[in-house]
Amino acid sequence: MFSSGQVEDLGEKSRKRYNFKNFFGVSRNAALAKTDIEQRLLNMNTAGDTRWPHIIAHADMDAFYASVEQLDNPELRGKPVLVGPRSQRGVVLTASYEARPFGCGSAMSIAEAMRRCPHAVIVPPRFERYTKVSARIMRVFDNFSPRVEPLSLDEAFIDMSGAEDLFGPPAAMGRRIKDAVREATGLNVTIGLASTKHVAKIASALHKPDGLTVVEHAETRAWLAPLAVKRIWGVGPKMEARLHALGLKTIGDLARSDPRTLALQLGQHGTHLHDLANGRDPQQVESSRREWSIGSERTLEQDVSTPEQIEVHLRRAADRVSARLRNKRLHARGVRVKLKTTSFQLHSRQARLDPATELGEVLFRASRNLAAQMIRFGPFRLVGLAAFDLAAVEADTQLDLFAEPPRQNRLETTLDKLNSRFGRDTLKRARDLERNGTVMGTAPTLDFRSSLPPDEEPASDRSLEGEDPGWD
Ligand code: DCP
Ligand code: MG
Repeated sequence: MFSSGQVEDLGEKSRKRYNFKNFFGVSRNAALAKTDIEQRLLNMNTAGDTRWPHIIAHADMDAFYASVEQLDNPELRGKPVLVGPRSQRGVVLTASYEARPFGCGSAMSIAEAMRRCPHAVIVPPRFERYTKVSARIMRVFDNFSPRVEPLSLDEAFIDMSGAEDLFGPPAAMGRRIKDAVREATGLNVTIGLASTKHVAKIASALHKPDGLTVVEHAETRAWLAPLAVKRIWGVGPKMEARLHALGLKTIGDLARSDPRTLALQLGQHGTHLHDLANGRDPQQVESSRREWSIGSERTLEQDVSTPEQIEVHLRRAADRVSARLRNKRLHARGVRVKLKTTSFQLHSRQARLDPATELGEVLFRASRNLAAQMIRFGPFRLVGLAAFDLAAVEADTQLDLFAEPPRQNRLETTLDKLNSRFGRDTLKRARDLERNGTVMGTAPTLDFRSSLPPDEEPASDRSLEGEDPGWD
């Protein structure tokens, strides 16, 4: 079994590349929890020479909406299921694999799908359920790599470069990810692994459902060559027709064609297609959109010690953080409060937020409870609040967002607009003003964002002062 000791023993190279040691220290990952002897044997075969320049996994859930419906309702298992409205004019969002041999698929009218498969069961979509399952899947992927790029609810790139020492060669990584997704959700995911994003994406599409396709780095061009040009990401029916007109039917035809002629015929797109056909794709897995935390903290001119005094600053910080979350279309699953005493002791507490939120009011209420747990350590000279475990609103529980009081949502969005139009902090809550009508005197606010996991946050105070033993 992988113990934490073995995790510590990661090769220096891997540690440097993605700091997997710290990364896994944070996530207490399910990914490492699994035992299998096969895995150890595979690990022994990771000779340095065979390593790829990058290892990219593309994961795509099988018949996602339909599989969730079959999971939740055992009566649907093994049956052809069409997810869509119960209306002849409606459109099929997806068809279960039992319905696909009949020619049913996404974007087809319900009428046509029922004509092809009259015994299919139509199930209306439950988007809030799919977004919840999606969030769980993305968290599984997060356990495998700090670099995950979600493409849609059921699809993501996972950059596994540098993780060979942890998970073994690419095939073993793929199996691990599949097992972990099944364990966490009961659903099947298909995985493609290659040394570029583009090839990983093609690979996952080739063998569905429940597939695992590995394209060896050295064999990339040969593997691509016999495939139809429409397999290339971005080649739709129109481009396919243009390529066919040039006599280019397979990716190999495209790879061998003269790039100058292609550029003349198709412009820049031609050069790009030629690169892709030859296995060249410089695109990196873009996880930068996923920040770990957004926070705001302030060193105060006057120390604070009562809950009311602290809450003024928490309220302000919550509003600022909330506006920035909204601006980035992110929401948070955690909130953390940091208080520094006059003797420079740092205390912090954190709490989970369920559902995830970007609302200042919710952040504030949670932070107030956290601060109450530390009030006995006061007086304090610094108050900080951070939202962490961030996710794109689209990729997460969108309906949870609407479950929040809509009035609160509207109010906060209006505040954002006014503040961005007329300058930050144009509008203040009445309770943030002191009796003389001015905002409590403070040193400048330090707003921060961090793309590092919580353990690695560059909290300048930490190196100088003791940590609250209750932290993390
Ligand atoms: N979807 C949709 N409308 C479409 C295509 C898809 O609403 N035109 C939804 C339903 C799918 C989900 O998005 O379940 C994921 O899309 P995929 O293209 O990945 O399709 P599936 O996961 O359903 O099937 P596959 O096994 O081919 O990936
Ligand atoms: Mg899918």
